[in-house]
Order: sequence, then structure tokens, then C-alpha cells
Amino acid sequence: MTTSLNIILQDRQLNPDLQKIAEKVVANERISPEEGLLLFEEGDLAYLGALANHIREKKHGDKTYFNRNFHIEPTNVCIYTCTFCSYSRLIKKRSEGWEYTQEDMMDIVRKYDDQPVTEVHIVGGVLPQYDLDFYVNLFRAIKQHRPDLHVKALTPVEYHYIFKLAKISYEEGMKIIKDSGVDSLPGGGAEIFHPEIRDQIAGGKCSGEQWLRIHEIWHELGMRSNATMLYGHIERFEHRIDHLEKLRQLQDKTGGFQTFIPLKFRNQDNQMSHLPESTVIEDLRNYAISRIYLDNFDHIKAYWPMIGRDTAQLALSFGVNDIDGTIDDTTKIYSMAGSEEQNPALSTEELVNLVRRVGRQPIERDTLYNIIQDYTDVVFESDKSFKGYMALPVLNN
Ligand code: V47
Ligand code: SF4
Repeated sequence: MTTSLNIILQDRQLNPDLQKIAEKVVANERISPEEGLLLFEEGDLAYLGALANHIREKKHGDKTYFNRNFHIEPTNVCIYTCTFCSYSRLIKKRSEGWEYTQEDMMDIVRKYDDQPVTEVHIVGGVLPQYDLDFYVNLFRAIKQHRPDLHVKALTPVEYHYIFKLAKISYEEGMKIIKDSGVDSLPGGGAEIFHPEIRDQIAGGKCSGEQWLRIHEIWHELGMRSNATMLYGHIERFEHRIDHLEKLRQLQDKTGGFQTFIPLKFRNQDNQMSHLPESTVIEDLRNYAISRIYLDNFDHIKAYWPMIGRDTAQLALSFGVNDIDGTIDDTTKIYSMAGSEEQNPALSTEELVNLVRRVGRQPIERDTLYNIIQDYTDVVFESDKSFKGYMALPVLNN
């Protein structure tokens, strides 16, 4: 047990309910929704960090995962008008956006032919021409061209829409999707499940129940997926707990989720630009509470293109053990929403160093968390000239 956790356990000044939660975490017991809410309302950063880091280190030690991936965003034109979205262009303003054909997207895939990427992440706006046939043909073409590339594609938002157009059930649809070559589902489209908030920020697209049902069916087919939560806008803490609780319940039932990814609301150029963004302290508290609450999720991911590299590094001490991938400047969702990462791309060396310089162990994984390479002892040219981290022991003398 770390020193900071010991201090918390012996702190007689601490609110007794927070003390009880700390004892539960140490005993590996699940906390209740009421206790989760108390963490949001009263848990300070040091307390939450000590608890979350204890869980992180118990599950993974210093291991911190990343992968080599790229994104394809088929279109940024969308029939929906989510109030947080900076990326979509309404059909009325269609000419300002892009709408890729299958060939355009295959050109993107072919660009990576000589590179050791392991995953393509496909997600974008919703439009009638991107129907079930379109996507089935695209997934088949990708798999035919590069069978070993893991296809992580589309969210229940698109699936709900394309199955409705095709007049088929979710069960039939997800079976067709699996057979066409999709290997896993990304976590997008979850936003906030509670209808009080979802109706205001994401009205018209699939409901929270429908999002959960599509993931459940996918898990029943033996497949894996991720989950997200878009936080820091008009929701209250109880909506976050409701969201985490629904994910925890489904995970108890299926065990099919791999990773939970909290997504910080960014406020540039969207209908909620008047709202301030959450502070870094609130972001770290949210990561930590997610780690503590989701005891049945293996991994918590900090998506660096959204929160920036510095906060991603900090998050590794607040329950996070995954920082997504190299990305190679292939996503626009966050740069258009005001993230500090305007052209998100990191080389493997940069990602490895980002992890190593906060004392963690960089591990390249594939999408299903099979280890591809442990970089702990790999020395890059840039390490030889790096001075910052090594200076710390001198300060202690
Ligand atoms: O569902 C859109 C979010 C999501 C904004 O599974 C915004 O590995 C903040 O789900 N501010 C799509 N967030 C991205 C996504 C994702 C990303 C990385 C990894 C994985 C994974 C999944 O982006 C949307 C929405 O919740 N989003 N606009 C915004 N202004
Ligand atoms: Fe469309 Fe997705 Fe943007 Fe909503 S978040 S408007 S569904 S692209």
C-alpha cells in the first residue's frame, strides 16, 4: 500500500463516510451509487488520487498501454444536431464538410500499407447514403486488403440509424456487422445516458437504453467494446453516477467492455460554447472516481488528443492505465472542438517517452490488449539527451 493511502486510512479528521469508502477500496469491496455521489461531492484530489492509484497499481502495476492506430471519419455532415458537437455540419451547410466515398477511405487505408499500425478507428456523422450496404462493403474491402488490421467501427448511434433504414432488428444487424469484418466497437455515442440530459444535448439519436442494448447484443456475440461518458457540460454529478452505474450493471452481465474513456466536454464552436470547460482538477477527480466506481472494468483510458499530453501524463497517477494511440493526425473531432492538440499525432517514441517520464512502463498493445512490445528497456536516441526527469534526485540531496 502507498504512503498516501496509509495516511488517509489513519486520518482521524476525515469524514467517516469517506474513511469507510477508503476501507472498502482497500478490501476490494464495491462502492454504492450513494458512495459514488459522495466521492464527487466531497472527495478531494489527493484522497481520490490515492484510492484510484491503489486500484490502478493493484490491477496493472506501472503498465501503461498504447497502440498504433489511425482514424477514418467518413463524413462530418450529420442529420443530428448534438449541442456539444463542433465537428458536424448540418445538411443545409453540406458544402462546408466532407463526404468520403469507399474509394477515398480505401486510399486512407492504403496509405498505411507499409506501417505497423494495428487498428483503424472508424466513426463520423450520420447520413442516409452511409447505410448498411455501404458500411458492409467498406468493412469487407478493408478486411480483404489487410486482414490483420483490427476494425473498430461505428457506434450505436450509426447502428440504430442504419438498421432502422434497413428495417432489421438490432440482433440481425449486429450479426451482419460482425460477419462483414468489424472486430470491436469504440465507446462513442454514449454521452450521458440519463434522458433528462440526453434529450437536451443529443436529442433524436439513439437513447441510453438503445446504446446499452446494442453493446449487450454485441457482447452476446462474443465481441468486445469500449464505453465513454461525455462530462463537464450541463450534467450534474448524479447523472454521472447514473451513467457509471448503468455501465457497471451491463458489465456484470456480459463482461464485454474493455475500456472506459471519460471524454471532457470541449467548448469551441458548438451550441454550448457559453459553458466553461471543466478544470484539470475536475478532470483528474473524474478519472479517479471512474476508476474507483467501475471495479469490473479492466482499463481506464485518457484520450490524449482531447485533454492534451500534460493532463494525460498526470492522469496516469489518477487511475488511468491507457492513453490510446499514435493517431497520426487522422481525427478532427477534438481539434475542431478546441483541444490543445490541433494536429494530433505522436510517434511511438514520443508516446513511449510520455509514459516513461512520469515513471510508468510503456507497453504497446493491440486493440484486445495482447502485448505487442514492452518498451521498458528500449532506449531511443532522444533519451540520451533528456535531462529534466533525471534532475529530480539532485533536488532531494
Ligand atoms: O460520442 C464530440 C465526443 C465522441 C465533443 O473507443 C466530444 O477507443 C468533447 O467515442 N467535446 C466520439 N467530446 C469519440 C469517441 C472515442 C474517442 C477515442 C477513443 C475511443 C475508443 C472512442 O466524442 C462522441 C462524443 O461523446 N465528442 N464532440 C466535444 N465538443
Ligand atoms: Fe452527429 Fe455525432 Fe456530431 Fe451528434 S456527435 S451531431 S451524431 S456527428
